Amino acid sequence: MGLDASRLIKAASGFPLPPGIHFSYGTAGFRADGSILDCVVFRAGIVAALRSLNTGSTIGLMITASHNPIQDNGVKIADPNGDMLSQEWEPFAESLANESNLENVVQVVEDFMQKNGVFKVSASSGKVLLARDTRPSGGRLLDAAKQGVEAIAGVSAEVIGVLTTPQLHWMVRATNRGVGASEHDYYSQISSGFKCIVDMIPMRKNLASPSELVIVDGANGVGAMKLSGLQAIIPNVQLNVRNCGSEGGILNELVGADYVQKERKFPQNFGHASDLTKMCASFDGDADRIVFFYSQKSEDAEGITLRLLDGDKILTLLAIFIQKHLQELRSEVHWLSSVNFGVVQTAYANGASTKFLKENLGVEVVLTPTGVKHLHHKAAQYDIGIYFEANGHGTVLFKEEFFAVLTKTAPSEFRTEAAYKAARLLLAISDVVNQAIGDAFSVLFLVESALQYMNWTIQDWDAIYKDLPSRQLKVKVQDRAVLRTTNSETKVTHPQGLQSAIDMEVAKVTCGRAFVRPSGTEDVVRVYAEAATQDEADCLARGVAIHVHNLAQGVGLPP
Ligand code: G16
Repeated sequence: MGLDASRLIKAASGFPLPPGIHFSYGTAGFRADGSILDCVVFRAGIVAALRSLNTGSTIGLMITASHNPIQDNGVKIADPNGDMLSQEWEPFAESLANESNLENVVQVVEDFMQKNGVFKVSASSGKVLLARDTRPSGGRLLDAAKQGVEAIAGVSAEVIGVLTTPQLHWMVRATNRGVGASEHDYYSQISSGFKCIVDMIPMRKNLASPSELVIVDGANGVGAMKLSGLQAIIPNVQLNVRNCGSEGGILNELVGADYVQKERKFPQNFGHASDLTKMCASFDGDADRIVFFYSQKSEDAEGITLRLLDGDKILTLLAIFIQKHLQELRSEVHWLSSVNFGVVQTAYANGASTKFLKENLGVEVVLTPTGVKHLHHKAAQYDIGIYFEANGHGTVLFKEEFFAVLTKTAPSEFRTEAAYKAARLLLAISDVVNQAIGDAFSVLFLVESALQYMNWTIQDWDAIYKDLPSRQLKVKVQDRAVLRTTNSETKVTHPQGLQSAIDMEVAKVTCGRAFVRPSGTEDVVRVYAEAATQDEADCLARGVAIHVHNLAQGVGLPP
């Protein structure tokens, strides 16, 4: 089977490339102002269609710019397992997105097809599931993506409509596994796993007690809208959702997980005295990230301060919860004694979390560059792997073989009741988590079930370890591509002299650590610093930001 070049050219001619712009395949696909993305999204549709033919599986395409402002948009592609598009395909996606000559578009596609044997290993027909979040440019761009998919003969486009990003990734995975893949199936799976965990709570005292309350910041996005699907069927948790987008709030503006985590500020409509100590959670714009927080009286007792529980705290809680049950299994069932368990973080992980995981839990910790595409693959190498970025993006993965053993072992084969229960609990956890990608809904209910199970409050959870003070800043530079890094982004190799300048700043503070990297979703360089005190962390971040500004052609004033 070959490429229908005239069909492709005809369709592509409706989506001209805007002149003078280079589109980069970033941390999670393409992102830019929504008004200039039609061509890129159309061509991403072509990539998704070819990937479907190449793998003989259903592929997903999501229109979203996640945590970015409302006027931005973007595209993420989900592979057959629901994880991000194979990194081997990124250079092809990028060169296709930037080809200005229509005849050459066909050439780029044909060259890639030949090189990768797209049609050798494929089925003769393919399918792409398409969805979008609530951004105003979403409908138009979804249509462009659909036309891109349909420009490739034999591939059909199924438009699902408005979803969270993790819902689409979950549906792609479920479709390819041949199990129920509807939105209702998604809600049912999370809710049945959650109920199962809660039912196993040891010596549950307050069966008739009012349900737990979680106040959710929906970031004025799709997460707030879709959460009602779960709210209706989950017992024991009462959700109060704010920033739903219906009261005039703007997507990601002064709300959402990225704002709360980076700015350490309450989202709009939070921080009231009546919320004091209550458990709160914040989603990002497409609900693939979540962070938790609560408010407490400031030390001077005059105001209210925010206590943030970020992705590192989530990871640590889940590691404690899972390890407890895994140890039960390992010690009681000899053929499970070698089951391995590890966690994956990035350089943004607070040093206190990594220390706790290694020294207190004895867990293997691996670092990767930023981007779930990197963390996911590392975590998948363990029988149970947990990965989280500090920004709240992460999940738990169960290796297929280990999962099969847990499912198939008869109750009588477990030597003790405790071991059998541990196996059931791990299976229930595997139902609540979204094994395709980080998912704010799954993590919300997994965290809630872990807290209920261990009879912990959010304050107990917060007290596991004390974060080292840290600060993140953004620096605008003329071209962020001039920054190059190595060692999982902990060292910068270009521009010359920047790393030694950072080392000099780090040496000025106690317990200092700092690194810089170009963002793959925004036009900025990110600066991270931590130190023994908040003043020192702030000072270190500022010092490093000034060096970035000086050596990497900063734009405007340094932060
Ligand atoms: C995406 C990626 C995350 C990454 C984040 C920020 O998240 O999926 O893995 O941490 O971008 O990336 P950067 O620092 O390169 O801008 P999201 O939620 O925006 O899709």
